[in-house]
Amino acid sequence: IPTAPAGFRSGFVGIVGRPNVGKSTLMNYLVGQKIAITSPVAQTTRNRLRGILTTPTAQIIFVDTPGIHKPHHELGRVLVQNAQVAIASVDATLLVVDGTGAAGRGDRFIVELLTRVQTPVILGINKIDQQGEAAAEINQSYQEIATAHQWPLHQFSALTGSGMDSLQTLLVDHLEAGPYYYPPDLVTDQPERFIMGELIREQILEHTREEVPHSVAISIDRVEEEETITRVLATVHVERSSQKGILIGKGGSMMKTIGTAARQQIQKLIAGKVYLELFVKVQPKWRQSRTRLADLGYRV
Ligand code: GDP
Ligand code: K
Ligand code: MG
Repeated sequence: IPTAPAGFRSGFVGIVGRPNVGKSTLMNYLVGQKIAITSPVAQTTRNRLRGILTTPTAQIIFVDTPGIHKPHHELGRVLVQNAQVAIASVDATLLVVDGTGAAGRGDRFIVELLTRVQTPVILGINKIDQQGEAAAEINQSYQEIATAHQWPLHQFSALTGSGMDSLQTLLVDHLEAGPYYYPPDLVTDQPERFIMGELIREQILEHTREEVPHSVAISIDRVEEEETITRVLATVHVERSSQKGILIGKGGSMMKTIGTAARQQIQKLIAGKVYLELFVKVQPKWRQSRTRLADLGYRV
């Protein structure tokens, strides 16, 4: 890692907010690469992921977190705990809210968590590309929260990129002088294998409905780099045999759709040809078991 030039700023910025407000989309945009999967399904993000943005004058390490909400099962509790740990260990926090609706109970629950935080908090209104007639009223509800806590307020769209340059500047302004924590060309702390598993899970979220998405976990069992192709063997763990049936589909059609789309995403990630083989395995109640969660790579 090189020595940082004079005046260099760096630090960790936690991205927190309700599920689906666009935290992962925001981090991907800022680091310039898809390292966190995104989808309209709540609880898409399960692990604390770091995304690294390095400019000539600063390095921001974003900590993407699962959305904060009231937990219903062991996986939910682990997710909220991870978010709380993330908040406690960063240099600044970006609270992201969904600008297509006014501040609600979910946002206020997180605001409460953040009032006890000693480090700077920035309130970010996302999805301004989709604000309609009610924009002024919606923004006012967030302005009141920002004013009450003396938090700077910023509006942007993680989808179109509008307002993102000034958001980056604002975040850097809230960091102190510091070193390179990571090599300048690194965009995430996650191993490639983990992102491969996530890209598979993203396609399952995309192509299946209701109870299946929340019941899957992926393990990457083998990655073999051959001369012209990389072979990836992965297992999709589900909780019930009915879910296995849905995932496989008529004559294997669903597995084929998911596998083809995931393979294309993994090819982008590694910039090379990929052969992907997917297995589906029933593992009853994996979400209830801390041991199994740990086996599947979740921090418990
Ligand atoms: P997270 O759960 O907070 O990480 O949210 P995601 O990043 O997974 O995004 C949830 C959904 O909101 C996805 O369908 C995104 O495409 C969408 N989304 C994220 N940012 C924006 C935005 O700025 N504008 C619009 N219109 N949609 C967005
Ligand atoms: K999501
Ligand atoms: Mg997310």
